[in-house]
Amino acid sequence: MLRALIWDVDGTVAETERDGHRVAFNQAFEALGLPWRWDVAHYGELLQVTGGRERLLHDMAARGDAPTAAPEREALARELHRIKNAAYADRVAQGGITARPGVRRLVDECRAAGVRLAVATTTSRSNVDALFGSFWGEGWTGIFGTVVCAEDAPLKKPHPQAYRLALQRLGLAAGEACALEDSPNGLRAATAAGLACGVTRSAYFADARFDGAVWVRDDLESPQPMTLEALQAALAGNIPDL
Ligand code: XBP
Ligand code: MG
Repeated sequence: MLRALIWDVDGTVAETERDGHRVAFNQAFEALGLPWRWDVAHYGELLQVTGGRERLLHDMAARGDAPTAAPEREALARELHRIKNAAYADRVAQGGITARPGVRRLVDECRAAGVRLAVATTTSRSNVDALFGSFWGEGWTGIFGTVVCAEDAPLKKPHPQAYRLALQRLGLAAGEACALEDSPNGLRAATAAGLACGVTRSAYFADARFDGAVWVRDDLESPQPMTLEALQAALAGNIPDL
């Protein structure tokens, strides 16, 4: 029996990475007078590293023009990340990012059927506030009653901490919930927490392997709508034509 649906955010609820976070990181580099810019292809490689601050530190480690001392590097990453998140929130507020196909419909179906909605993400809380506030309004926390972000679960995906904490806060066993993800790291995190996980591939992970997913598709609408009924059938092992 499905009691809750646990959503990843970046890539799953919306295509936030290429035109959201990436652009905002570049705005942060510019704001601090740094010549660094992350193009679309390089950012795709950097997405192997989850967490924006961790991504910055990883990139700095490969640069000759980054601070050499660790404390300086960490301070710079923290400042860049703060500026990036503010720029991201501005982009979202301007309406620059839309929900992926079927997301709003499936959320509405869950609400109507009494299936609880939760979030398990590696992203900072401010980014979820900005995005979900723009999609569902200021009262979005009344819709997604359980929200686990980077601040709650510092061990980032593929570590299962965010999903384990979401289940704990929901008061549910893994078998009573299902996760929705877009990336191999996210899938690994969900399955390591014992959850069944469906995958809607996002742009950066269109060709990735998703071994262990309950189902894998391009989005929640095609080839036909992933309804709550279809989701439950898939969880029961009945996956006729997804
Ligand atoms: C999301 C991330 C995040 C975002 C940026 O992964 O890895 O780092 O890219 O957000 P997932 P922050 O979708 O698997 O949760 O800069 O706040 O980290
Ligand atoms: Mg994701």
